[in-house]
Amino acid sequence: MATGNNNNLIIKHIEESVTRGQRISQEEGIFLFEHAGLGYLSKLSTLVKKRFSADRVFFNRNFHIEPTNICIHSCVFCSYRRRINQEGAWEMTADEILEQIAKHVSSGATEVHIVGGVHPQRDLEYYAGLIRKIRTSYPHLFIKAFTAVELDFMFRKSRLNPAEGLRILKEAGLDAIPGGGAEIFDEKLRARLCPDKTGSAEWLAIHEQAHQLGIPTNATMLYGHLEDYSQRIDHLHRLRELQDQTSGFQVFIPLKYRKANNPLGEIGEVSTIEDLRNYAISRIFLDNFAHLKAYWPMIGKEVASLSLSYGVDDLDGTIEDTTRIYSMAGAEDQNPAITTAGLSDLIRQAGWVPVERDTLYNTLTIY
Ligand code: V47
Ligand code: SF4
Repeated sequence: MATGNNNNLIIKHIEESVTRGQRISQEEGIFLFEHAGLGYLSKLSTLVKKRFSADRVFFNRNFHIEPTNICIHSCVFCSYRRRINQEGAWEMTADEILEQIAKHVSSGATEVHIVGGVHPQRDLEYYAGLIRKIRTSYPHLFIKAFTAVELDFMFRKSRLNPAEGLRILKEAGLDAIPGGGAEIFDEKLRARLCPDKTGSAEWLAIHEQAHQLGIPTNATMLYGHLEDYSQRIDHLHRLRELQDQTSGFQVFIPLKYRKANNPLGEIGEVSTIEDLRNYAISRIFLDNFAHLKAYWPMIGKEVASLSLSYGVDDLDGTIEDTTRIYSMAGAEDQNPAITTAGLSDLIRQAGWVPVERDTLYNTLTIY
């Protein structure tokens, strides 16, 4: 009884802090995961969402290119990576990539998102050359490319430090860096999930360096596997601290672990309710991130629509989305695609105003 009363007091105190625009502590974040009800989380996360984006929900016309699924790493949650010459491995040439880009640009895309495996033979020179070719052919296309994990490998292979490597890529035409490869920062858990890849400190250092060079970046968190709530909050806290210093993150994207075709699969997946709670608590905790994105090819259109009542103000994945990371890991939609009209209907039906944005969240069209 005493505990119940005490919990009610804490819940009330958190609500008052968030309503006044005050930051919640790590302990309070963990408390929300353990005790807060869905209705309460919806209300508080919507309050925070509205501070940043009022009644708007954004989307942009982007497409994904995955140059290769050949990867030196062995993350236990990955359904996608192959070794060289293994069945199912692919490598696109620069010409094939340019051909794909031409197709999407002619249907109105404004941003290309390029992410793939860590290919042992591809270095910075190769990727800077690719970016230069894209930039020359498409001066106005926004190029968001390479996770910190891919960057870490290409810089090491070319014996450059992150500042030197990022400067070369920026000069070649790179505009922004996506948020992948963050997984979960807790070092012990990371050692079980992805033992041989870029560590948390290096991931954060590459993003910090990018921010210092004026390159905006995104941040992700892979959740719903072996992590506990304190490890989720630790992850969010490390992002919040870096954002306090640099303001260089544009958006946070929680990524739900999907179980098909990977060594971790027997642990199963978390529920939709857990997804919604995670969106809401991320929105409440990350008081210095302007945007929270749901990547609908991973969670499906229905959950994406629900997520808009839990702090999400940005939906990713328009037009023929070509990503295979999630279709290979068991996402419902094996050929994820939605038209601009379909996406704006989904947003309007959930009670929000659909806004097409560019990569920097400038408004292009209000629907
Ligand atoms: O880092 C891999 C994740 C990420 C699985 O920045 C898995 O705008 C779930 O980062 N189940 C890459 N997730 C994708 C990514 C991303 C996606 C959309 C937008 C943006 C952005 C970034 O995919 C990896 C890893 O965390 N992943 N395997 C899996 N089985
Ligand atoms: Fe490689 Fe990325 Fe898969 Fe890890 S998640 S094995 S780094 S492709």
